[in-house]
Amino acid sequence: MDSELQSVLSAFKLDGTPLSCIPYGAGHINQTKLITTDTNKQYVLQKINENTFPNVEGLMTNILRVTEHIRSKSCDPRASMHLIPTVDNKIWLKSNSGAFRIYEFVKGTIALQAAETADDFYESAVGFGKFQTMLSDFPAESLTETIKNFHHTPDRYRIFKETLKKDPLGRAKNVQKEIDFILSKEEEMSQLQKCRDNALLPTRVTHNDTKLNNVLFDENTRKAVCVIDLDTVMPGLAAYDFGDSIRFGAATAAEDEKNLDLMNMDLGLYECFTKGFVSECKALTKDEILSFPLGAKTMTMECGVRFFTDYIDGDHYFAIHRDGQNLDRARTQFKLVTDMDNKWDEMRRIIEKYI
Ligand code: ADP
Ligand code: GN1
Ligand code: MG
Repeated sequence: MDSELQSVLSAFKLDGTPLSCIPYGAGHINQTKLITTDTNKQYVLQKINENTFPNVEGLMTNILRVTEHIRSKSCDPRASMHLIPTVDNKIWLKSNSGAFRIYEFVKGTIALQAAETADDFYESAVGFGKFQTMLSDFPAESLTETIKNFHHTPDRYRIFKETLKKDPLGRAKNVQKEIDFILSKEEEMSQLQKCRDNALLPTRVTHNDTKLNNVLFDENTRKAVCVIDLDTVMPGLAAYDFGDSIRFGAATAAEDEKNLDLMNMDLGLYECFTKGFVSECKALTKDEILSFPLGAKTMTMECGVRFFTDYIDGDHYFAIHRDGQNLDRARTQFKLVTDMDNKWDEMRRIIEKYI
């Protein structure tokens, strides 16, 4: 362990002396490490990406308030993450090497990069559904907007067009097919935001990054235990959380798969998620449930546009581990959107069963 890391860890009130610190998880934004101490306690250390999240104080205050609220609603101590305070009783540390926070490792849990069974995906829906229900009486508008216009799809299109105009690395000339696809979907992809602007759908506290690996499962029972990665908890639409879960969890291949023939949306998994999510979110209105297919398509397209924009821009936002990874990620999302177009009637028919 280097001395810089040791000094970061010594600033927090840990139980025992850290023995090991290993890179952990598969996130694209923050840097996560698993810490084990000589008293056999485990912690999760995260370096917060300050380019993505410039207002760390606002973000951490959101997380503290949301985790405390969930704690007040659930009798299961593992249902909510626990922040470890610093020796100065702060909830995060600003050091020379960056902004850091530490959570207790939620004992006896695992995160999945893909659902191994339909039951896993159903359980993730229960987890995210319960999360939204437990926060249904939380004053959404009092949360700091940690990333402005995070799911404002037309704004994502605006940034895409601006970046394309600059084309700093001259990458656009080789990806015209993708550019045409993005532009052909612009009008359709602005519909959800229009509903939000016109208050046709209710504003809720939403997670906004409902990837399957952002819910922890009990390692024995495989039940959802705790929703994590709370950096983007903000006011939003239920369709965002439904949609982003489908984008990632109902996909038949990894987000960066190169063989697009392998990438489709599994209707069985889509129905599984719908069942779990709707059964836990009792307050959903009929219009909200009906907005879910569009939520799935819009969140998938938006994420594809974001990956693609970052590829054109030179890969500054989403961490890459090989050249072209953001382009591959964008292509899988566009393939998923095409598959959703093909399965659109069926997607709507399934949703209607759960109203
Ligand atoms: P990112 O924003 O980079 O996705 P996450 O907060 O999702 O970061 O953390 C990355 C991974 O670390 C998760 O997918 C999960 O495996 C693990 N993890 C994070 N927090 C905890 C925790 N409190 N207990 C157990 N595992 C955790
Ligand atoms: C990022 O942090 P992580 O890896 O859970 C991103 C999401 C994207 C996702 C795509 C703050 O999530 O919006 O949907 O990658 N998070 C942020 O995998 O931009
Ligand atoms: Mg994550």
